[in-house]
Amino acid sequence: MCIQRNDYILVLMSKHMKVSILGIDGYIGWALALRLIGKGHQVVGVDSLYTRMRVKEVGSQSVTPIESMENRIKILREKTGENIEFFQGDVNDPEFMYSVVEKTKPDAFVHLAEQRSAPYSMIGLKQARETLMQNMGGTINLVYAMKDIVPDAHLLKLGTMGEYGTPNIDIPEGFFTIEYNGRKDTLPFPKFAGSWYHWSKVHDTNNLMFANRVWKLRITDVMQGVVYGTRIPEITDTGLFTRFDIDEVWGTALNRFCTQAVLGLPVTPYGKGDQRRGFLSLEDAVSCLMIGLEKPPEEGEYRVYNQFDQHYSVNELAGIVKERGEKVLGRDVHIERVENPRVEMDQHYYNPENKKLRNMGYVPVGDLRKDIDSILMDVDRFRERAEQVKNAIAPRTFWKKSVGLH
Ligand code: USQ
Repeated sequence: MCIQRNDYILVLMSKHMKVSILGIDGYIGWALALRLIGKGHQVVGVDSLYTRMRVKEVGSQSVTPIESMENRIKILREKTGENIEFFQGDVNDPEFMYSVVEKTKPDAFVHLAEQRSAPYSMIGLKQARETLMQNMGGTINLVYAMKDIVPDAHLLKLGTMGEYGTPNIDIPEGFFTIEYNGRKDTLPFPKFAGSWYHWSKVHDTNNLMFANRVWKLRITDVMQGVVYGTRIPEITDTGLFTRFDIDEVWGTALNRFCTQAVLGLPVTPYGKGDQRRGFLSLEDAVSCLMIGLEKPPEEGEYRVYNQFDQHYSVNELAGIVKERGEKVLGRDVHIERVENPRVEMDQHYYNPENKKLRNMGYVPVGDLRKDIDSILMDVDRFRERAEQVKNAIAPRTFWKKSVGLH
């Protein structure tokens, strides 16, 4: 049956969607699955369990205890009566991707199944190649499978604010209008990423724009900032926790800072600490993705939005973690600026726009100080698990020392 644009929107608004989450076992994937199920949508999950394996390899683990995928789904079924159809496999395998899309034919895909760590991609040639091939491979498989099997479905793809880098001018949402030699055009904003991981997302973006141009696929490319937090309201049971990484490879800034405070380690802004990034809570990340799904693009539309709540410098965040940590934990928290293992500007202009999601109805609920208190309390609760991987926290992946063939 061929459905027209307006019918398609009506179908999405009136019925519940079938959403395929590629990367359902991850930090955001699992939280999004809980939200979608809670709202009555049907969820299909795909994951190779790659992040679990790679985190283990660097001698780390999620500080929040996470169940096996099988148990997660079982617990969810017991609590809600709803099931998730789960396919374990690699989206970079075209046969696997086609067979899952053929079997499930979803209304929408949320593609989170990518290697998501900048430091991992900078360890050496092996990891750089893995990141580039894996991420671009999965995305190209997906757009082909969509075109051949479900050309009217919506792809919501997770990109990153890091695609833009830190230019000395304002950052628009994907495109800008520019005049050059007396002529004007609206063009993709130039990208200037800071790791092989971030570049892999830029390459994906280019490939998605092209897939949209030739096959008219409906695509949302989300430029997301750094996510923090352990909680969304749907996490009502220890068995439903999403992962929470804190090591130097897989952990992100604010989550690491909170863990350092709990463990009595110095909080570590890298370099001068004046580098700014857009941040958002896990709750806001999930609610933005829900808005993107429930308000899909026009037929044949490729749209981009910048997904973050506020931007902060890492020094500002370290200061707030110190203040909250001392209050919540009742002891001193020290800040120690350490040598920056990355090659990045640690003092720069930063003014990215983030109006589109707000115009679509996003009202941030993240309250930074309250969210930090809640992270501190959760990490303190699972302190023993954090202690077990204490040695994996200090930075040891240096961009300049990325290992070659030998
Ligand atoms: N940083 C510190 N101290 C630390 C850890 C990080 O100062 O202990 C600094 C880094 O130098 C960097 C900033 O904090 O300037 C952000 O680093 P991060 O590790 O929190 O985040 P990043 O590597 O940029 O990547 C993370 C996610 C990635 C996502 C990205 C969004 O791992 O999947 O795409 O955030 S964004 O940063 O907006 O590109």
